[in-house]
Formats: sequence, C-alpha cells, structure tokens
Amino acid sequence: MRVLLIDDDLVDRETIKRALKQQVGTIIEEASSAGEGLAALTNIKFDIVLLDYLLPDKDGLQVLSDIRALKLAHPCAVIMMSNSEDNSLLENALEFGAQDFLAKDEIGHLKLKRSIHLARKRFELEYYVLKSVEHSKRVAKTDLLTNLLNRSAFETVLEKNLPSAETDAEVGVLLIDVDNFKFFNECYGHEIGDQLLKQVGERIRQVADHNMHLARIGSNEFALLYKSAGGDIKTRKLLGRLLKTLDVSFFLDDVEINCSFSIGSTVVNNATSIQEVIKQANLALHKAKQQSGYSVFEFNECLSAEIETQRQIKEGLEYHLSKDEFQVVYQPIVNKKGEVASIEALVRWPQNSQFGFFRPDEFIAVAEQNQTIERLGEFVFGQALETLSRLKQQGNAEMKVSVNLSPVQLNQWELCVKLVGMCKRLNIEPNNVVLEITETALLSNDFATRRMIAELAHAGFIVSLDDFGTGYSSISHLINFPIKQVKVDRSVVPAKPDDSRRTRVLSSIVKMCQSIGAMVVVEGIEEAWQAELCRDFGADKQQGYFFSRPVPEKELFSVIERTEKNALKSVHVNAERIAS
Ligand code: G
Ligand code: G
Ligand code: MN
Repeated sequence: MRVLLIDDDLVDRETIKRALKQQVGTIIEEASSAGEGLAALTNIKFDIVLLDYLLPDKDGLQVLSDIRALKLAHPCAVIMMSNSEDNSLLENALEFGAQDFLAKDEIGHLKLKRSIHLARKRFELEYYVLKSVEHSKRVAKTDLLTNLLNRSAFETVLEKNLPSAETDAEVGVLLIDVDNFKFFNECYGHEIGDQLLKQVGERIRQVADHNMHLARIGSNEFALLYKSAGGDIKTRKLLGRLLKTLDVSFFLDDVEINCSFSIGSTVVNNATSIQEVIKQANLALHKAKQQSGYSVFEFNECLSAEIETQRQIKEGLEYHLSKDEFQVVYQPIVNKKGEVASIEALVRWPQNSQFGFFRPDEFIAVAEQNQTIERLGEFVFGQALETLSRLKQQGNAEMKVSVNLSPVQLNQWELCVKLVGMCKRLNIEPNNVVLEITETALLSNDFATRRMIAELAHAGFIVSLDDFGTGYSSISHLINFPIKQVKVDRSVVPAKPDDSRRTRVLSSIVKMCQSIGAMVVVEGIEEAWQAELCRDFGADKQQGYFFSRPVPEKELFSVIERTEKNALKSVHVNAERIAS
C-alpha cells in the first residue's frame, strides 16, 4: 500500500508515520505543502492520501477539489485530518470528496488501519457508481450497433451547431439511406443486415473528418452534420467522396452485396430550428428515394411546395376514392367510316375538390407510387363497363370501351381474375374491352408482366399498345406480345401539311403495324386534313379533338349522334367529289 501524507507539521507527520508503520508493506511519501502533495500525486500512483486540513499554502477543502480536478488515471481515496473536532468539518470534507475524517488526537494504529480500510472500500464503491453513471450516459447517446451517435444525440449536437443570427456560419446535413435494406435483411438474414449497417457506418466515418458528427438515426438511415463554409463546394466534395467510398461492394461472410444509396442534403445559413433542418433534409431524401438507383437530392425552396402538392394529392386520392367521387370522361374513337367504334375512358380529378385541382398525369403518378392506382384503376374500369352497358342498351351494340392500365396494375397477380369477374357481373364480353398499356410496362420484361398480359389476352381482352412512337417503340414488343392494336402517339402526327418527315413516318408505322395484323389507331387528330391523311394511309381508327374532346357520359349520346351525322355528310361530300 502506498500512502501520501500531506501535512506541514513535522511532529504530526512523525506520529502518523509511526502508526502507519505498524502495517506491513506500507510505503509512505511525505509532502509538507499542498503544492508538493499535488505534484507527487501526478507523478506517483497512491492508494490513499492522508490530508491535513490546515496547510500553509491552501485550505484542505480546496486541496480536495484540486485532487479531484486532476482527473488522475488512478484516483485514490482521501482521509482528511484535523486538530479540530468541529463536526461541520467532517460534513464539509465528505461533501468535497473525502472518504473519511479523523481528529488528529485520536489517531492510533488500529483507528488509522480501520479508517484506511473503510475509506478505500467507500472509494471503490463511489468510483464504481460514478463509472456506471458515465457509462449509461454514453450508452444513452450511442447507437449500440454502429457505435455512432444515436438520433437523440444527433439532435443535441445539431441544436448546439445551428447557425445563429450573429454568425455567418453554414451548417450542412446529409441523410444517407441504404436502398432496399429491407430486402437485404430478409434475403440474407439479420446478421448480415447488421454487418452491412456497421460497414456502411464505418465507410461514412472514414469520409467524415473529426469536425463532423455522424449518427445512425433510423434503422437504415445515417445522418452527417458538418460545417459548410464555402458554399456548395464543400458539400459537393463531401458527396463526391461519399459516393466513391459507398460505391464499392460490401463483403459480409462471403456474401458480396452491392447496394445503392439515396442521399438528401440541405445547407442552412440562417437561424432556424432543428426540426426545420431535419424536415428539409428529409424532404430532399424523400425526393432522392423516388429516383431509382444512386441518387442525391439537394433541398431547395420549391421542394416544399412540390411535396405539399403530393401530400394533398395523396390525401385527396384516399378521400375521393372512399367516396367514389372520381369522374370518368369518354373520348370517341372513330372507324374508317367515321362512326364511333369505341370510347376511351379517362379519369378526372373531382371538380370542386377541397384538395385543389390536379391533372391526371399528376395524380396518376402519385397513385402509382403509393399503390392507390389499383383502387383507382378498378373504379375507372367499373365505371367504363357500366357506361358501355348503358350505351349497348341504347342500341350501340358494337360499341367497345378502352381503359388505360398502369404498369403497376399489371403487377397485381389477381388483376385478370378481377377484371373478368367485373365483366361477368355486367354481362359484358371481354372482347368488347380494350386494355391500353404503355410501352414502359413492357420494358421490365419480367415474368409476372408477361404472364399477366398473356392471361389478359387469353381471357379475351383486346391488348392495345398506347403512346406508340414516343419512347422506345420497340419492334420486338410488337412481335413478342399478344398485341392486337397499336395507338400511334399524337407526336407522330404532322402538325402542318408540309411536314413530310412525320407524314412518311406515320404512313410507315401504319403499314408496319398492319403487316403484323394489328389494328392501328391514330391519336391527336385535331384538324380535318389530318383525319383525311390518316384515312388515306388506311389507319383503322382515329381519335382526337377534331372528332370530340373527352366528355362526360351524359354528353356521349349527342356526341355519337353528331359524329355520325358528320360522317354521313363527309360520305356525301366525297361521293360528290368523286362524281364531279
Ligand atoms: O386526358 P388525359 O389528360 O386524361 O390523360 C393524361 C394521361 O393520363 C394519359 O397518358 C392517359 O393515358 C392517362 N390516364 C387517363 N386516365 C387514366 C386511367 O384511368 N388510368 C391510367 N392508368 N391512366 C390514365
Ligand atoms: O396516353 P393516352 O392515349 O391515354 O392519352 C390520352 C390523352 O390525350 C388524354 O389526355 C386526352 O385528353 C388527350 N387527347 C385526346 N385527343 C387529343 C388531341 O386531339 N389533341 C391533344 N393535344 N390531346 C388529345
Ligand atoms: Mn390511352
């Protein structure tokens, strides 16, 4: 046992030394002032300090505080000694971190031995409690899997680092999300999933410098906080380094994983709240996630408005679907004779909706993201069948209806069964129903989509390829899928009579499609000469504002009547032209 005796009184020191020496194996160091004592403590490891209350250079309580402030690697117990027996001294000594108090006149061998023993035990206990409190504080701040900060600790550092009104500091936050993490977790097991997260955290940590704060704030989401002086440049550089390190395979127990990441970024330079910063970064991340593969999105003010629009669309979709309030309008498709051969059902956002007004391409895109397209598509299909059924009852026996199907709907395994069931209920043969599918639906060329298109064709539905001439216009799609009809997109229709390139392309597409036995519908016919041109090319059907805009069901009857009158008239005009 090594003892440090700090006392300026030589006689007292001798007495105490005598008492101590009766304990075998005790090594005693002496100091006659606070300064000497503190110096000894920093150099040598002691088991106990015997400290006189009254020292020439410092008051004993102050020395106690100084000893604790040294934060020694091997802290030790302290027994305070005094000539006074004042009880308040005892209280104070304990308060300031001593483990016991002895009146000098009672110091004898046994008493001292007992006091030292007790003080050391007490000190061990206190030290243990202190350490476990520190440990739990650290644990409360740490993400145990990755050893990075956790969400609440991240919020605390963010709060501390927010730019204030007085400084012109900029703070950047990156949110980094592992794409398809759920898939890896389920596919390879949680053990591998955990390892992946650890490695991702480690790689981001290597990119971050010691001024940055890195946290795991969600199961597969990391947040990085950095000071962003120098505008965009620092962010760009940081992103560049991040993408470079993350875009390398991860090896986990012989499993090689290549994953992509979505990153949302924001930089703030004015006083704002942590909630606002996190919201901005989250909006940017949300946007990045909507793009496939690696993607980075930086927050800008327009984003809030855009996300707000999407939120309103989502709410409106739920609300109006639950009340069957979406509207369906119909646009006639006329045959070579100018008669209405079929109608295309087109969905419209309800008028006077409390959520605002949205175009179909806007709300269909949102419905496709959150799967409500399945319900919306079913609603439109049901309405279209009912309308067709009524038209048939009014004498339009040959009439067909076209319904647009989203690629998302084609992935629904029960789609065909559902559509066939609805047709049965309304007593409509599937061959009176055209299903318009865009080419993007065929691009993935996955087994489920192929099987679904084959199943729909087999059930008797007429599969029509929509928007042909935009995007891919792949001939292999025409050959490999059971496509009975092709709708040539309006972008191929010449806008002026002297547009010879479009005229030739249109004529060729019509011939090519017909040569494989598909019906050709030309869309976007707005003027009489365009209608005539298509007729000359032998297009089977036409559709466009020239014949009619999309109209509600109640206007259909008169539109059909008028179209057919016009058709008769043009037959007369043609006959006269030929006769003259
Ligand atoms: O008129 P219009 O603006 O309706 O159409 C815009 C786009 O929305 C077109 O590409 C059209 O095919 C699509 N669309 C219109 N109605 C529906 C529908 O009921 N389902 C799907 N999937 N797409 C539709
Ligand atoms: O992609 P799809 O074929 O389903 O698109 C139908 C869309 O085409 C609807 O938005 C409809 O309003 C629009 N449309 C129909 N006829 C015309 C037309 O003559 N000119 C233009 N510009 N758009 C049309
Ligand atoms: Mn269409």
